[in-house]
Amino acid sequence: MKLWYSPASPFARKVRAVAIELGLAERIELVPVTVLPSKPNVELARENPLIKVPALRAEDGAVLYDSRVICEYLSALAGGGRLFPSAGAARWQALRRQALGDGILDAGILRRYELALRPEALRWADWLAGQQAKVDHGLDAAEREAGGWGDTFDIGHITLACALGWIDFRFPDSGWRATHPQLGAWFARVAQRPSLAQTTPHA
Ligand SMILES: N[C@@H](CCC(=O)N[C@@H](CS)C(=O)NCC(=O)O)C(=O)O
Repeated sequence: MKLWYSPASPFARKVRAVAIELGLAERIELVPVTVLPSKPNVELARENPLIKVPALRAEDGAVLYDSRVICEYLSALAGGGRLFPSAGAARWQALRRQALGDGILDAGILRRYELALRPEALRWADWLAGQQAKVDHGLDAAEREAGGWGDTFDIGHITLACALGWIDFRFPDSGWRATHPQLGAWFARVAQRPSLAQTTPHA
């Protein structure tokens, strides 16, 4: 299999962490690509029409995107049931947590693009604040439940860990730990797992 990724991408990190957790990492060739919404990558566009990472060439040759689809594919390839609980409340909670982590990232990344790519004179303060509100409310929701997670580690936890790692990487002064102590303690613990330790984001 072949994974188009960027070492800074939290969504690609999700996929890499899932592959490590499931013992599939050795079967995946990593292909680094540069992605910028202001400069579409022509080679990547041939694989993923949305021109985003991650994209995975699966074992049957088909290219899969986005991270949710790829993670579930890898889970099925490994026999299923571990990172994606197969049924019942555990499944819906895991998927909801994945949506929470993805949503924090979607808003955070839109904010990052606005700050890093859009010319300063064209930035829209209310829009930036609106995205930040989604990040903040998302972190507050995770904080309320983090104390009850114990040692469970499913796709939702992986996604939230990737979101927190990305906030640390792109917004190192955000101070989220001070206002979210349970989440901070949980993240300090899970960040030691090889799947997360080996995929720390870098530019
Ligand atoms: N929902 C997608 C989001 C992927 C995504 O936003 N990837 C970013 C990098 S973190 C990207 O490729 N951005 C390039 C662009 O928006 O043009 C997923 O889960 O894979």
